[in-house]
Amino acid sequence: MPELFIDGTWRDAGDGGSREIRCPADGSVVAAVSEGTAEDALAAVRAARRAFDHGPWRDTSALERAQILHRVADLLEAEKSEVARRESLDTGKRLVESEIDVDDIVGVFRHYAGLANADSGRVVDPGMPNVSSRIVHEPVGVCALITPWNYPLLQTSWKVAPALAAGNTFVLKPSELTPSTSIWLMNALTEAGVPAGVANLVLGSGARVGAPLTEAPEVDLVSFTGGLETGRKIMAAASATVKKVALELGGKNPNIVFADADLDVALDYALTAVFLDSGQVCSGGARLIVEESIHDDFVDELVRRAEKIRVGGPFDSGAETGPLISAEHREKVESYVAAGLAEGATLRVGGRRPDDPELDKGFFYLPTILDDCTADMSVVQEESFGPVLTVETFGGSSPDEFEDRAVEIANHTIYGLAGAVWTENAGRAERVARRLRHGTIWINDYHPYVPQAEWGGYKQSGIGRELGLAGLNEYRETKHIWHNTKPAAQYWFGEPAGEGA
Ligand code: TXE
Repeated sequence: MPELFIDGTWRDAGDGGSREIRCPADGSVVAAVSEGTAEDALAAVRAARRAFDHGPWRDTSALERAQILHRVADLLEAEKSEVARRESLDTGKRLVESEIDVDDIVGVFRHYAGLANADSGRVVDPGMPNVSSRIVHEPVGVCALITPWNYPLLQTSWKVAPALAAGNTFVLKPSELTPSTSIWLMNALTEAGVPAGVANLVLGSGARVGAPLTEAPEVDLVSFTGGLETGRKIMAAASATVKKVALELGGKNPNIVFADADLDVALDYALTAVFLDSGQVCSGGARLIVEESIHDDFVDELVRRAEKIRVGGPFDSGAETGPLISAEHREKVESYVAAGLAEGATLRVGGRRPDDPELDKGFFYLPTILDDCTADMSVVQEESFGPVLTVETFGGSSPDEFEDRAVEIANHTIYGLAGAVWTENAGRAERVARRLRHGTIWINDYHPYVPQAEWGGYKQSGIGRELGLAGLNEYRETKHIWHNTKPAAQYWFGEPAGEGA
């Protein structure tokens, strides 16, 4: 099956090799794809460049682009079960979660359909007669969109929908582990009316086809979601031609619980915060920071409940969470747990693979809680991206000191993507939320997001914003047009030559 979508047609890839896509829940082969070469990636860039420079797309009306995005949403609704099934086979995540993801993706396309014409510019007072002055938005140009494996089509929609809404063309490179829904998307975009060359797809590894996209001079913008190390490389590569760069690089997100919180609810959400999708969520609440006076009871109950969480494959209706994405990723998670134990953490539950022989072929890892952690441990500071909760405590001799200490611990990280605070004291909730150096803060909640609100990280969690109007603005240049409607010579530099001179 051809896997390069360039200039509106499916083509066979060059000799980039082939890859079997395996379901992480049982190792079964769910697809086989041939991958592209650097030359394929550059051919896709050239197609996107031509479509941007010479095609009609950038000049289509906002209304037309909005209609197309709505049609993509319609197709997603019509084919929801097939899209969710593909996503679950590639990622191993529970089907019900993939279905929720598809609903979210529909919402993202509709959101950007609504925003296609938002803030379409403004008139500025030039401060003089006979001049008009205005601000207009224009598409950035050719975008390289590089996406990860944890929410393959959702992360893709956060980039593709605003890129199209703003009138850009793009080359999409999904994670090599989860390409299936990107293939679906290219057909859906074509069916919805996206012209040839506007949307292009290359499959393959980051080094082989991702890196050339970030270096190509014809690319104007790179939007990437993935790991911190890769983000650093992409930023460096993009600097040679000063591309616009948008990065979402994950987090190490604090979940702070004060003793005055509704503890039953806080406890329930503390589990969801970290164990949803086996912890493979950029905003997952992997750091529990709990007030010392409630620590013992709170953690005992967490452990009791975590021990009962059922892991299983995507179509096992009794499963509460799924496998990790790959054998390598599970080894990485295991090495973080080992490092935590070596640094003095106490293993309270999990810390191993499940015994069930039925799960042997999958990359499962049991929900794990490490107690007695301190902010400097590598398992606390670095993103294990697995079902691993670390527990830290805070205390103090006055209410102010409690807050100071909780905030200090929660901000002790190079990341700054998200976090939560649990307390029934409204003033404290507001104070702490404002002091946390993270891009999204939930008060007495964890995980929800809406496409209308911005998403993005402080510090090394990234650059730029996704979703909301700011997400659209990442994909637009802003131009000032000054129109002198009655120019007159000023003769600053000498008089004009007189007649006959
Ligand atoms: O991500 P990579 P990996 C974090 C998480 C995880 C770690 C590594 O901690 O354990 O990252 O995961 C492409 N030029 N997140 O190795 O490598 C790659 O092909 C251009 C957080 O899977 O960052 C894929 O398409 N592209 C996260 C994408 O980058 C390159 C989600 C992501 O892969 C490239 C996933 C290069 N040089 C992992 N190298 C989040 N923020 O949600 C790789 N790629």
